[in-house]
Amino acid sequence: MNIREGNINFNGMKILVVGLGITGVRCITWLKSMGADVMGTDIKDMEQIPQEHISTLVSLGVALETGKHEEKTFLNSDLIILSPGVPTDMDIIKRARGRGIPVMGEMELASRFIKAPIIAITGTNGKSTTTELISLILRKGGFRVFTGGNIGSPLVEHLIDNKPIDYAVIEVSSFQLETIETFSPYISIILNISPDHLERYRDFESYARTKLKIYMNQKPFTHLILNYDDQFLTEAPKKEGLNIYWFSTRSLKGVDAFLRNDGIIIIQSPENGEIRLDYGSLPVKGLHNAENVMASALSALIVGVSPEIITEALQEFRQLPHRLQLVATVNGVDFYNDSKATNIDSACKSIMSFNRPVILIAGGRHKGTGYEPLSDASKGRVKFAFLIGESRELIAKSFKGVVPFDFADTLRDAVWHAYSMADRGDVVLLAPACSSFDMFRDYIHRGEEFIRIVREISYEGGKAEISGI
Ligand code: UMA
Ligand code: ADP
Repeated sequence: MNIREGNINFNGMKILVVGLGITGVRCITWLKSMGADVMGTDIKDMEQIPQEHISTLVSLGVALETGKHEEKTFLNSDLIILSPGVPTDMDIIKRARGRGIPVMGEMELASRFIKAPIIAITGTNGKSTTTELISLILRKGGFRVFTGGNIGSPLVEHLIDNKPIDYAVIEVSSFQLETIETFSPYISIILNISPDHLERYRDFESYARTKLKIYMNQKPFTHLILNYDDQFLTEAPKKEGLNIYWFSTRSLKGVDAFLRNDGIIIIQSPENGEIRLDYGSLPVKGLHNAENVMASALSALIVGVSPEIITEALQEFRQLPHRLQLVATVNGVDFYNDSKATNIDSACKSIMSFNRPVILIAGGRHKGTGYEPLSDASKGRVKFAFLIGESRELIAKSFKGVVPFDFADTLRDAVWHAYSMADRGDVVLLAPACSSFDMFRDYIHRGEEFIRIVREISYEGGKAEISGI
C-alpha cells in the first residue's frame, strides 16, 4: 500500500476509522469519496453518539460498530485511522500494529494530501488564539487560508472543501502529534509547555516530548518559532537546518521578538523587516497574549506580510470568547469569563493579568496536576476564592493559609457570592484551572452559564450600572 503524496489508490481498501466524533465523521466522509471501503467503530453506544453523526454515516452507507471495539474488526483492516481522543497505547492497536497493519492519526493522513504549506501551532496554552491571529493577519495580507485542526475543523475538512489555499493554518494538540510520522510544517510554533493532560501521559516529560514532534520532520530552511522564556524549549534538542526564531516577554537580547519595559513590542525578521507595536493600544491584554502576538507577527513576517498589514490586523483582532473575556461591568465590578483556562498555567496567567483585587472562581475536573502554582499566583492578588466541582478539596489544600476561600455547590452560587462581596473596581474571574466535564458539557457550556448568571445578576441586582451585556 502506498498512500504517500500523489500515489493514492484507496479504491476497495478496507479502512477502519476509530472514534465517531467530528474527526471520525469527516475522515469517513472524505475516505468514502476517495473510493475506500470504510467502517467506523466507537466505544460509545449508538444512542450516546450525536444523532447527526449517525445520520451522516448511515446516509454514506458505512458499516458501524458501536458500544465496543472488537479485535477482529481491527485485524481485518488494511489501514486504521485514529481520532485524537483515542489512546494510542490500547492493546488492540498494539496487536494490529504487530500484524503490520498501518495505524495513523487523522492529522498525519490528511497532511499527506495537502499541497499548501502548513503553519502549525502547538503549546499548552494560546494555540487557538494564535491560530486565529495568524489566520486573520494572513487573510488581510491577501492570502487564502484554511484554518482548522484542534480548534474545531479537522485538517481533513480542507480535503473535503477542496478549495485552493495558500496556507493551512492549523492548531495541533499533543494527542494529534502522538500519531504523526511524516507531518512536516513550513512554519511551526511552540508557544509554551506546562503540565497538562496528565490523565493521558505518564509524566510531564512524555507530554512535553510529544509537543517537540511538531518540528522533527521539518525540511531544511523551514521555520520554527519558540518561546525563549520557556526553559524546556530552550533546552530541547533542535533539528539541524531549521531557521529558529525566539520570542520573549523577559529578555531583550538574543531574541527576534521582545516586549520592552515601556510596553513596546519589537518584532524583527532578518529578511522581512521590523515591527514596533504599542502593546497597550492593542485590544488583547495580558503578557500571555503579548507572546501570542509576537509568535503570530513573526510567522506573518516570514511569509511576507507587510508590517503595516500586520499592525492593522492586530488592532482589529478581538479576544476569542471564553478566553479572558470581559462579560460585563455591574456597579463597577468587572466579570471576566476565562472558562478556557482549563489548566494551571492558563489560570495563573489569567489571575496575573489584573493589577486589582480578584475574586476567583476555580475548580472542576482534576487533570492530575498540583495546585501550588495556582496558590502562589493567587497570593496577594486573589482576595477571596470560591471553589467548585470535583477538585475543590484538592485546591483547598493548596489555598489553606494562603488564599481565603469557601466552597460553592454550583457555579450560580459561586458567582452570586462573589458579586455580593465585591467592591467597586474588583474583578470577578472565572478561571477554573480544571476541565469542565464534572458539571458541564464542555468549557463553552461552562462559559455560557457564567455569562447567563452575570446577566441574571445585572437584571436582578437592583439599579445596576451595567455595561457589556
Ligand atoms: N472513542 C472511542 N474509543 C476510545 C476513545 C474515544 O471510540 O478509545 C470515541 C468517543 O467515544 C467519541 C469519539 O471517540 O465518540 C471522540 O473522538 P475525539 O475525542 O477524538 O473527538 P473529536 O470530536 O473527533 O474531536 C477531536 C478533538 N478532541 C480531542 O482531542 C479530545 C477536538 O479537540 C478537535 O477540535 C477535533 O478533533 C477536530 O480536530 C478538542 C479538545 O478537547 C477541542 N482537544 C484537547 C485540548 O484542546 O486540550 C486536546
Ligand atoms: P489553547 O487553544 O491552547 O487552549 P487558547 O487560546 O484557547 O489556547 O487559550 C486557552 C487559555 O489559555 C485561556 O485561558 C487563555 O486566556 C490562556 N492563554 C492564551 N494564550 C496563552 C499563553 N500564551 N500562555 C498562557 N496562557 C495563555
